[in-house]
Amino acid sequence: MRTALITGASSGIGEATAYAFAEKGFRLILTGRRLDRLNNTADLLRKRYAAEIITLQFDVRNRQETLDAINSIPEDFKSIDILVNNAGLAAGLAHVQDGDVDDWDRMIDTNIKGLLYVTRAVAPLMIAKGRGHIVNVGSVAGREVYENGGVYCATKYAVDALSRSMRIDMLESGIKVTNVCPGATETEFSTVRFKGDAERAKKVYEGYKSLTAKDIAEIITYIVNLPEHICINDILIMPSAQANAVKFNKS
Ligand code: NDP
Ligand code: 8X3
Repeated sequence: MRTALITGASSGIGEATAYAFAEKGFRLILTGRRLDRLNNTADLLRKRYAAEIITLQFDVRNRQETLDAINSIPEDFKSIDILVNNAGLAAGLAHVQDGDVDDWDRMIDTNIKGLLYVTRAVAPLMIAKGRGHIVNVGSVAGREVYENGGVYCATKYAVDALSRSMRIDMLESGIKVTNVCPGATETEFSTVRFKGDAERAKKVYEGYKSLTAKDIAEIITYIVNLPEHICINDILIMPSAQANAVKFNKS
């Protein structure tokens, strides 16, 4: 039985990936800050799939908390085969010259430093057994920049750079690295970006069929179930009605 650790499993793509992995019989470590939500998902998946699951509450921005949480994983869950570095967010939309510096810190600390802290703690566990798969959730925003999205885009370009460099660094340790880059996916993402303004968030997904978290989860599940000698390094997934970061075919 393979073990997967998913960050940001309390909603959206991470939560949907937990469902998809549990259905495939993976042992799961679900992480995030909202422990009640993680525990609800864990209870449901235990009932539905008899899944073996633990939950860990930590903020990926906090280096010590992250390290302590990973160190606290019981021995029978510590043989991690798959790490899904999914926790992340956008905060605000603004020109760089007007940007909210607290928003920048949140995005950089979560999307870049948080991903690194988790990877630094988990990758040695994979390397010790000579195999593993790290799936980083990047974005179309890591492929092209758009107005008002500069810092978020920079964090996702960083995820792209880190995915490429991890692939080199861990090649001889038998670790596969995939950068999964979704386009518009309806989750809590835009509500978080707009600081809880659900009405404004809803408008982002109006007039076309956006991706769902389940769509991305199914693609991640496909990627981690490929034979050992195949690695999808990089994948960009868009709704059919989206051509690039800003061009949509809306009715
Ligand atoms: P959601 O807001 O639904 O989920 C984000 C998850 O990240 C939550 O589970 C949240 O958990 C977790 N998270 C956020 N900050 C922290 C933190 N500091 N410490 C620990 N966990 C944290 O959004 P998505 O599912 O859409 O986002 C998942 C990933 O997908 C992100 O990296 C995002 O950038 C990326 N993405 C999203 C796209 C979209 O259109 N939705 C498109 C391209 C990429 P909690 O709050 O409980 O800590
Ligand atoms: C999320 C997609 O286009 O809002 O990464 O940046 S976008």
